[in-house]
Amino acid sequence: MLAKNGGDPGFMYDREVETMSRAAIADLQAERLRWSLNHAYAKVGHFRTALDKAGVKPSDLKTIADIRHFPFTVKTDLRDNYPFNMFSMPLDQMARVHASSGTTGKPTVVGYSMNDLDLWSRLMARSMAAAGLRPGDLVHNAYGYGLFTGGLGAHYGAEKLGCVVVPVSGGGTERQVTLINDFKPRILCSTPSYALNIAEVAESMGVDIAKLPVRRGLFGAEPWSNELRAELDRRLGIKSCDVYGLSEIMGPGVACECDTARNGLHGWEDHFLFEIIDPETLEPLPMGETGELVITTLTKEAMPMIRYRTRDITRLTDEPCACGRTHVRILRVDGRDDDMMIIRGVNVYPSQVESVLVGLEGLAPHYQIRLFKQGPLDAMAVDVEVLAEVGENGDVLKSKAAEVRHHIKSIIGVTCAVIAKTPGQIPRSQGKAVRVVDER
Ligand code: DLL
Repeated sequence: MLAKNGGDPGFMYDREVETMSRAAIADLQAERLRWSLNHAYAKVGHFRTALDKAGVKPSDLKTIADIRHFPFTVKTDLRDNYPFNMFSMPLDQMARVHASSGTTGKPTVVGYSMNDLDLWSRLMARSMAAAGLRPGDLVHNAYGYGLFTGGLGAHYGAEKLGCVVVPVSGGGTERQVTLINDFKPRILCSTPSYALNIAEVAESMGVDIAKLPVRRGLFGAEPWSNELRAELDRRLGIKSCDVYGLSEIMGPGVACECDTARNGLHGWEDHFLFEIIDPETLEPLPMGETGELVITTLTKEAMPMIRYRTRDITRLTDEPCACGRTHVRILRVDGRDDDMMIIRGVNVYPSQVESVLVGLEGLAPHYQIRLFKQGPLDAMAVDVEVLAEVGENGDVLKSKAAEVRHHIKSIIGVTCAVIAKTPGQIPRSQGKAVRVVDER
């Protein structure tokens, strides 16, 4: 049995690769990128057409920087090729498909060969080890199982690392708490908003998770603030790490924080090429600048992806990390450009509102943002929830709301309506939280 501290703090799943020199990573990427472009061009009709239309051939790539001449791939390309036309191989030679529910119309379908599934498990195992999971750890996996990549992605990654998995999936929160209390897992995997739900239900059941052996949380699939991280760490008695990924590229495990620095997610550059572009001009931006993350797969077989526009706004750093890993770090994702709200000329992400709210005295860390029209302009209202100790007196609620409005105005710079609600009135998350309700 490993100690509660998880044994060797410097353990890496793929030490040699994770600590390669930046020059060696670049060489490996150049070689693999050539393979991937050739593979996509030869095997996927969509890429052949797109490259031909852009007047480029895989052989035009002389250095990695030449990737800027290749066309982007966007979500509608996947929809237009629904369901299986983005695949490079006949379906009967593949191993699995996943899909993400589209907000409008058809879902986006993604596919994996047996080798792709093995790669995914290895990268997820590598991510988990970076976050401090160790072989032998009991993992309570509350990511949803099914078409969503979270459940199965974390499941096979944890098994690959040598952990023992409890495949709970999402929902049935009281039962989750009972299992956590009885099984005493060392690791909790879920979305951050669902982890908060679990913490709250546990408290209402009189279960103090912070006193149990749970020591790490591996949270991702949605933006979350450092303030929410501090709240989860405190209430669950854990050290939580952020994990990033998207189904179009693989699923969870494209990048993950190390528990040494918890400052940016190491993106696994031996299998993915990361770029940041200006979402307006579509030109690549230099290291360190904020823009849209674009990812090209370097080794994926069944569904290679060239310059996929993630819509996630972030920045990269290649500065050395305290953990010794050399792979580029993706700074925590503030949000997607389609989540960005423009309120009277001020750009606001839901996660910024979260930063202001979480930890305010008398407030629970639950919130929902409503967007509506005020004349021709977009306006925002924020529903917040008070703690039980604040009570239900109308005047008290109003003054709490005024206080929150003032904080939002002074920190983010937007004027908005705030409504303070009594405990339990804001819907709780079962997976990815619905932060914004669009009433426009
Ligand atoms: O959410 C995969 C995943 C599962 C990641 C479990 C981590 C843990 P999709 O459903 O395709 O895949 O959604 C991908 O979710 O483009 C981001 O906008 C958002 N996202 C994922 N991870 C993070 C994160 C999974 N750590 C989309 N921080 C991505 C912020 C995230 N946003």
